[in-house]
Amino acid sequence: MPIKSSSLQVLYRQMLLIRRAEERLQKLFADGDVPGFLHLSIGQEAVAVGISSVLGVADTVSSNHRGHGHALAKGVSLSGFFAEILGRADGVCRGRGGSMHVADLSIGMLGANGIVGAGMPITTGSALALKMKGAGNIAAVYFGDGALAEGVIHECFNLTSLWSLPVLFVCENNGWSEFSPTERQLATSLERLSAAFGIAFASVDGNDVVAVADQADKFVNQMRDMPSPRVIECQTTRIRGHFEGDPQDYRNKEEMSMMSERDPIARARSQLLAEGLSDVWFEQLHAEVDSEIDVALKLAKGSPEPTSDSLVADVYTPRLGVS
Ligand SMILES: Cc1ncc(C[n+]2csc(CCOP(=O)(O)OP(=O)(O)O)c2C)c(N)n1
Ligand SMILES: [Mg+2]
Repeated sequence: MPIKSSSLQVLYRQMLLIRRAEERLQKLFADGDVPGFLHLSIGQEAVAVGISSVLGVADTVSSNHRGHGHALAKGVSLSGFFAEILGRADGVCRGRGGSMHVADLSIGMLGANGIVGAGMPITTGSALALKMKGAGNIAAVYFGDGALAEGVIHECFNLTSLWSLPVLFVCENNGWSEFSPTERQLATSLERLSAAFGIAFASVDGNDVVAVADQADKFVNQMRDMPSPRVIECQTTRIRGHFEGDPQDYRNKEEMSMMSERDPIARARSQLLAEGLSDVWFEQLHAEVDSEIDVALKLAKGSPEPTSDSLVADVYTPRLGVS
């Protein structure tokens, strides 16, 4: 069913929240307040928001190193998210994971992941569990074009197809794997790779949140009725560098200017303006989102650093019967 204007307002708000949250992180990182690396998903928000718009709490997602948007769109608490990235005790992983390991199993966010392609086998296992439970839930995995050159995609395509597992493979093709263009790494296309394993495939404009949500809705409904894998390739844009601090010498000016034209948030805004929303509506929404972020960041910054006596807590699962 096509997305209605009221739904687009909700999708716009979620994209804006992710954008503004990452812009705050960008500044915190520049000020030296974020331990570790930071890979921002600015420019790619429509993928996370469009996909999550058709998922419920009992559906699972796995993510990659550029996973902030995936986590927030799935419903990770904003203060727990910030606290995690700042390495604080109230983070969703008690500050032990940081940006590349944000996870919250209680809402089906199985985790960001620093190892390229590693979300795919996690999702394959999750989909097997969900299929055995038989409640019609599905598992989605986000990965970049860089993962297309990894062996693990062949294994996961094979097993999910062979066992008819409900995995939604979501490729965020932003044209870059670190500093290398996609065409220098992949001898085929994701469409042909999917076809080789008998998996249904669709390509969408990943910067059009409505197009992503519509395609996800179509595939996920099919998968709930009859478990089997699907692939969505979302053509999108990495507006920032590979990581914060990347000088991006390898990109040219034309590409950079084309990216701002394709900005998913600006596009959704134009659609909403054309449908009659006023500038005042946007101003109010922006203020509301910013104050939500202020509150969450204040909580996160007020959270203590984990203490040294908790250093090995959560490293091993306690053995039954052993105290
Ligand atoms: C198995 C593995 N190989 C290499 C790396 C180093 N690495 C980190 S991110 C990255 C590029 C990933 O590109 P892509 O999957 O397209 O995601 P994007 O950064 O474009 O969002 C690479 C090669 C890694 N983390 N894991
Ligand atoms: Mg990429």
